[in-house]
Amino acid sequence: MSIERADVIVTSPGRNFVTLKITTSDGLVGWGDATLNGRELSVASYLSDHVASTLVGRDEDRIEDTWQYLYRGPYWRRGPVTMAAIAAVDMALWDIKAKKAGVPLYQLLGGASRSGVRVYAHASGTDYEALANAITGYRELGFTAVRVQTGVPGLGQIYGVSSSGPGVRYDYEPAKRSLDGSAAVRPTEETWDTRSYLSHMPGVFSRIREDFGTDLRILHDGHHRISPIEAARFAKDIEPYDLFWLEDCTPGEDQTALRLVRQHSTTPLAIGEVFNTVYDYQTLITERLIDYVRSAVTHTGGITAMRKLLDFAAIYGIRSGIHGPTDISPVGMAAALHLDLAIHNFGIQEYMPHNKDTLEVFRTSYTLEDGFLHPGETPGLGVELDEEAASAFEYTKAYLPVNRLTDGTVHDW
Ligand code: GCO
Ligand code: MG
Repeated sequence: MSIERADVIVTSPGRNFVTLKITTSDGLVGWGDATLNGRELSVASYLSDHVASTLVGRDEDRIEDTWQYLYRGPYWRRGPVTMAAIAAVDMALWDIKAKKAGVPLYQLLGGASRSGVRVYAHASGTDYEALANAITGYRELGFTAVRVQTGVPGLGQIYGVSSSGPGVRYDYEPAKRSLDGSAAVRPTEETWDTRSYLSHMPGVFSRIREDFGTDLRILHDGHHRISPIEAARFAKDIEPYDLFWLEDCTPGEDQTALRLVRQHSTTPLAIGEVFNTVYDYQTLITERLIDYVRSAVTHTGGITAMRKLLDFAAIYGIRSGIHGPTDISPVGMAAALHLDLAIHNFGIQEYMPHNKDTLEVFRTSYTLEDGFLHPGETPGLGVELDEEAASAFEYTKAYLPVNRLTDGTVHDW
């Protein structure tokens, strides 16, 4: 038995997804997620133009060897496009191996270490009332952890804050099409002012603690927007509100910047959703500068690489907080859930539910109960893509926004 075909499927049931389908000579099929938000077609091309033909005839059981072949072989290493492509191949091969064994993937990763995977939901609102409303909605649904993002007085639309009506929102979407739903020509632009943000946010956390008590796990995403010294002060100021984590307080590629934040605060830190290999974390992990690893399985070379990264982090007492926004397809989400269930150093899993059309294209077997996800007992990853349903949704160009300071300077976001 060997790999017979590798096909790339691009579909857009409300947002774009790139999926790899690997078929073996015995007719077994494995699925891998290769979605890179706003740059989807570059990974689709990497896979179909440069990887697919090299997989044909390979032994599908040799997952580690295939990973090394794709990482070391092309000479050009790392980067989000390459690592998302490798991730898709890796996920598809693990899917096939677990299907052959007749077990859900987590069994091959060591079996379950817990009964379910605690997830955090996205609560946001343009003002405190809307945010509190969203938190209440998630609490009523049984969630024990929420990421809170809110508008800042004086600023307009801010990334990560839903502007739609009150209550639980499943509609916050990172990448934007044009207003009429057609292909976007260029990214939308948002305005940012750090002073306003830093003076507003501590009061928001204080009100949440007053209104919702100490049980609720509160997370917050700084989205790379503040400088190391600002982040140090902010992390110190919000200590009394006992955040579960402060995410991406500074741009992550500057690893030593986190030393400054660490020296001044005990607020737990999470970083890594834009990272793609273990090397991006080397200083952060060995100097214990973070508490949670935020990589997506889809962007960090798949299950093989994530397992190694998380085992490395475990040695330093650092836990997982795998990236799980809507731009991770249900295949990538399932891969995260199998890892979450199996590893010892699990922390929390991000969960943004996919829309109805997406769940018609991707048939999932993971389940949500009282704020905990479980990957299910279906052999493999437990997600199957319906190709006919997928073909109804054509790729539509969409972009992540650009952020500018109030004087027009391009800023991190
Ligand atoms: C998160 C993220 C996302 C990303 C998005 C980019 O913590 O979930 O910050 O909202 O910005 O996935 O594609
Ligand atoms: Mg984030």
